[in-house]
Amino acid sequence: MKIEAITLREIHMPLVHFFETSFGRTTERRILLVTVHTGGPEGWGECVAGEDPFYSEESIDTAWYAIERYLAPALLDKSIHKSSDAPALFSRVRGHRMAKATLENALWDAEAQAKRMPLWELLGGTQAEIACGVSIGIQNSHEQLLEKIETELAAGYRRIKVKCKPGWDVEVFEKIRARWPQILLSCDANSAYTLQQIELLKQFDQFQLLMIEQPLWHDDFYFHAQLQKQIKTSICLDEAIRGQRDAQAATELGSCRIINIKVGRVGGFSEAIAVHNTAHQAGVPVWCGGMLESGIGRSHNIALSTLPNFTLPGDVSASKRYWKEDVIDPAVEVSAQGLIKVPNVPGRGFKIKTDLIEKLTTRKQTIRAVEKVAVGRFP
Ligand code: OSB
Ligand code: MG
Repeated sequence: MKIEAITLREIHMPLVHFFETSFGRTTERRILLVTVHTGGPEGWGECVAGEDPFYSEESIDTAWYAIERYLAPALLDKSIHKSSDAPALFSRVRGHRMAKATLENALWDAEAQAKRMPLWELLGGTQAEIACGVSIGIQNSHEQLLEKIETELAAGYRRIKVKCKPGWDVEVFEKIRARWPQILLSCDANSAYTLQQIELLKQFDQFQLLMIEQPLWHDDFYFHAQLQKQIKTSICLDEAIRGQRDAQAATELGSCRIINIKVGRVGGFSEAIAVHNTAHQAGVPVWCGGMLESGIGRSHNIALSTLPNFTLPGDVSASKRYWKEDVIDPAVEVSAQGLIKVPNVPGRGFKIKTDLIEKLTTRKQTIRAVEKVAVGRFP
């Protein structure tokens, strides 16, 4: 594949309902999309960086900068045999994993189309349908949360995950368990606790949670291992797992018993597959996390979730939970059994609604190989 040009664009999409975590509330997404023009099929990628550097160091603006200045120039005019060759071209740039993933995933998207193969098959997937859970943010009241859980259970979702933080935890779990003693339930703290709150965290054990996601610092393995020794509930790491070596460190140290894989957080499909394989060898199940993606990122998450060690329901849910109108056709739908059927057609399996994307676009820039020379001359 010859990379002829790369288009960056920012689209704005209001969420159907606000989404609140321990680090803040989001009402509208600013999403960076890239299109890789290969001469053959166009590949699309979505950057999962947030509006602010609160989940990780990256934001949409740092990703735009990294792609425009370094990552797109590293790809332009190159002929790539396999998308998995991309990480080596990016290796001089440290970090900026979400920015790197945006481009690498767009290449996989194009490669699958060029090979007339479903993306999930190209990634090595084996599952024809994937199990879906939902992530429910912190609400204005307990009643509002219980109503949301009721709606999602009625829709068929197989696992409920609630966001938590000090003051929105034990009492909330008590109310949920009083009404639904048996459901598969987990919680996600997004690093809201410290080891000083060990007594509070021990109280979580009475609620038969499937897991507690990232209770402590976003970059920590050591203290999570200390915590895991003292609580029965399985720890799942999200933020802390930035790649294959982290997955190895965390499983060897006993920092977690489950891993959440987000393809953007680890730097792209190649690294996501490596994390998956390492966890598989260690006997640690994985599931696919979400980052309030539009349909493009969502379709990539579906493809990734077909790999064999994705054995727990992921945060990959229907488009309509987030968007009035998604940017892909058809929108992602979840069956009454809480499953997404993986599309058995070449590429990502969902068409891009280019007219809608144009309408939502607030800025756009196409970078070609000639400009790459200019950037080189005037750094
Ligand atoms: O920690 O999983 C997280 C959304 C934004 C940032 C971090 C997280 C989340 C979610 C949403 O939980 C999952 C989804 O997209 O449904
Ligand atoms: Mg999380």
